[in-house]
Amino acid sequence: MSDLENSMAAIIDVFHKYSGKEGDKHKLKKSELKDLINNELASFLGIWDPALQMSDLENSMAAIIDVFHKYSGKEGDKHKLKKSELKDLINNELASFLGQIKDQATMDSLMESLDTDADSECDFQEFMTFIAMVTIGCHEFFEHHEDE
Ligand SMILES: [Ca+2]
Repeated sequence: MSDLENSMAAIIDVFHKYSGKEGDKHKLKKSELKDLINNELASFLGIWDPALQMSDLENSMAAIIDVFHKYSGKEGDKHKLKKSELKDLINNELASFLGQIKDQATMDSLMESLDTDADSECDFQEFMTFIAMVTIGCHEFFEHHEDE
């Protein structure tokens, strides 16, 4: 798995580490969410303690941001992924989760569905919607397999 895929899997793991503590194992109750935020998002949410290392969750989020910029910075607008950059990102960094995208029609329709502001590029917000969709898909896949 790529760094990006490991990061997405780490986010799923953190969710389950806390959701599995009490009650419904697939949902975070308020006390679980509070523990997750205080333990795993302290650096990002400003409960900053210089002695504190970034958590796995924070490292994963930072890794996703890094991957976006690694590809968006290649050509044209440095803050947006054009179609060829998005294609390279998927084929290099999401091949285990999504497989390789080879044909142009698939790429065209994917970009069309992600490009909510219709500027023919994928900005960070549009990219995160995509990452969330793929992560949710993987989560459902793994959960389904655990139940078997
Ligand atoms: Ca766009």
